[in-house]
Amino acid sequence: MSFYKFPNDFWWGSASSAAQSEGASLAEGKAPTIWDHWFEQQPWRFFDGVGPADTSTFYQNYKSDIQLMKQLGHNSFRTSISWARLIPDGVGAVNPKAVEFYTNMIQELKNAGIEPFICLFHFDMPLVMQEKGGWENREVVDAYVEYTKTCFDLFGKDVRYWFTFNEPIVPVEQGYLYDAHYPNVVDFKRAVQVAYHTMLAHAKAVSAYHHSHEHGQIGIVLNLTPSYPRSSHPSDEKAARMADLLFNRSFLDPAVLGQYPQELVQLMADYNVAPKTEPGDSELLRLGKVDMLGVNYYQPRRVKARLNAINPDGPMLPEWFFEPYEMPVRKMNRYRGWEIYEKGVYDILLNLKENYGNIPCYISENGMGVEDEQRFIVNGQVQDDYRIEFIRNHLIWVNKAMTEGANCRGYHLWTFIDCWSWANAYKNRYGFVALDLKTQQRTIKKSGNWIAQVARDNGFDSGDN
Ligand code: BGP
Repeated sequence: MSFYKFPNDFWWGSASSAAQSEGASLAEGKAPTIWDHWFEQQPWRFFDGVGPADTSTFYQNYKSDIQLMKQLGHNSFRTSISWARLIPDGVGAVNPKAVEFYTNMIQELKNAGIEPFICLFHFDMPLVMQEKGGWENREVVDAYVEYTKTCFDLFGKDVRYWFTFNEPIVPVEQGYLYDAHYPNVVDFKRAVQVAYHTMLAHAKAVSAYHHSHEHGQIGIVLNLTPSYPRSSHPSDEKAARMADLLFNRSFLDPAVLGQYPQELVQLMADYNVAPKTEPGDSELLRLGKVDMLGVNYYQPRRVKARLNAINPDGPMLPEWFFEPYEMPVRKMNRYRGWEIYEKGVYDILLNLKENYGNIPCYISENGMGVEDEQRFIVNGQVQDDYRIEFIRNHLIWVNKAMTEGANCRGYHLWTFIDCWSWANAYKNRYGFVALDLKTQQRTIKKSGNWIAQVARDNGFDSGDN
């Protein structure tokens, strides 16, 4: 039996976000985000009509939740700060209650020996900022940078790992291309502008941090989705390259290399969707290179060359350049509709090693959302052997990449406790800890006991389950 050994200082933990876990959504001085607003407008868009006010009460229960994290063997935990809670008007005065909450929460983590990883924006645009045009408006970029500076000033002495954004492509694709998040726009050119301004905001925040708090590190969390062609036919391979360019390199290159891929710049120009820029932007991007990278990995993207002509009168979409491909006999998480392909995490890590200077990185999210987990309860505990298998199989590939030189420093599961998942609300459960929605009672699942052991041993053996 072999033992999959991880370094002694490997980061074991989980990730969450303010909007998905804090609760107290419109209380304690917090202003509405686009999620509060969208829920008010279109509650039917949310699974079972559960909105952002009903998330898992971390705001009230953070102390006992952090004790639970300790029981899970966490030495690190990522969550985010809510801009709308900290600075309710978007710019200007801070909310003292928010300062108190985040200060205490961060301190509580540190007291428990858990390194806080703090993300500054996780899909939760303050409504006042969206009313100004959101990321389409450069004023919002500057407001965001001021907000991040406030965070560095307030919490910088206790936080060593910062992240400017979580999955910045998600608000672009879901909000401006596929009508799945507010503001439900379908417009490629506007999507490009949003993407570009997000990366400018990122770069400016990185520079601001480097100027003020040299002792820590700042990065970004990207959902990297490796693109696999249906076949090695050149047209399928081209389709995969285009998907990679649009969905991965559009954020990965500026974040790590400080510039956009020339091929992407050309493509945007050819289709007349290039963003509005200002002199000096390239230099800003160059200065915005990250110290480290968080990698969220859930599923691969399989594509093939387009078989059907595009409708030139329809809206431009990324799918103009490829078609999704359903590989026969793929392994699926059917609750979420996502393919499970563990080797993808290895391919990402080796790509970072070979093409991105082997930047320090960690798996900042990976996980498996499962519906109706109550059916797996035996003696009061969810027996989520499928989740253990999912994590193990991914960790085996992470381990292999590391033995081949990949610079991976940790693994965080999405998520600590079952949480509110945007429009899917509580449909799929992801946590190491089960949440009873009615009583708010927390119970560690079997996977929680398992990860605690793995974290203690810094690994597991091949027969372990
Ligand atoms: C990631 C997000 C998380 C989380 C997770 C699970 O994209 O960073 O916020 O929600 O996905 O996905 P979902 O909630 O869509 O099931």
